Amino acid sequence: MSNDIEGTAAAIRDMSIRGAGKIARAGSMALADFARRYSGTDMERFLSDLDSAKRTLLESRPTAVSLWNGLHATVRGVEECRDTGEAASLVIANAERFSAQSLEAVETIGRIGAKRIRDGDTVMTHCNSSAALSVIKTAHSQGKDVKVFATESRPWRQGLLTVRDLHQAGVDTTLIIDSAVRTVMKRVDAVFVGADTITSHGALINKIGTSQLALAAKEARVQFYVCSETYKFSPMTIFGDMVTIEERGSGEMVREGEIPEGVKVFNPVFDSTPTEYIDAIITELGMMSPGSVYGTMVRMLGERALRAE
Ligand code: RI2
Repeated sequence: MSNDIEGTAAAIRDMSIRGAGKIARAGSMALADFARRYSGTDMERFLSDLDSAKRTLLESRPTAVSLWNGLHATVRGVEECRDTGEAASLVIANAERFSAQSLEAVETIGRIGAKRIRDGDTVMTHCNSSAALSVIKTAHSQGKDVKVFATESRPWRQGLLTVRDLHQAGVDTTLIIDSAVRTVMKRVDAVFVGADTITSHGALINKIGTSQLALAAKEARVQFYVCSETYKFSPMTIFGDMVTIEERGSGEMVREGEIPEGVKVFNPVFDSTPTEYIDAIITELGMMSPGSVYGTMVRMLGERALRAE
């Protein structure tokens, strides 16, 4: 296995590369690098090496379907190629297209979502989502006065990345601890969060705590928007598969010796927000209700592909 595949998988696993969109683009580019360096001419061998590279990357983190979708988009059509040269070129072209479209989608989501922010609004965001931040920064760049409450997002504290980014863009930003969400929600006009996975029935899988924001928003009658590229829609959930919620090590929550031996630590890093708490999903194809996710996926995949499953 090439060092780049192992290296990228390790960087995704230890979260030096993180964020659902970013891990998908990094995985896709790692496959492109693998193809670029491939010197063999045996097609069967190429396909099996490519498949194990894909599996190594997929095993790095289990929850965000963006990684699965990105890797599958990268290897699409490769089995029909006549030789390894043609196959490698296809993988590289697929990866470049996926990456470009992924970045473009984040920008489009920013433009669409910004229309939901009025001049003078206060919004809340959770964790560190490039799609959600694209919405907020676009509204700000259009000259709207927007204030942001950003959650710390324990235990990894991705909220610190968010406040740095927003501050640098000139946005009025306030950091809050996760348990302040319900108190602060009274001052908020809309919530914008990202997505790791959206199921076929429209439920959102995102950073742990997202469902608490949704619950508090519903109670306070605050709009709750999910900012999600469509490659975060999970085809597997159409066939009944459950989304695996990643659990990470106790070391992210407590340092050695901080709690008595024998006390267990539970560190799930994502949660599920039911559809009834979501006002709209903002995608690069436009705003949609959670109930439209299945139809959108069927159109994107094609009915034939679904029947073949
Ligand atoms: P973008 C992150 O996961 C957060 O859950 C965030 O909401 C989501 O990815 C989407 O991020 P983690 O990698 O793709 O920090 O919008 O666990 O950047």
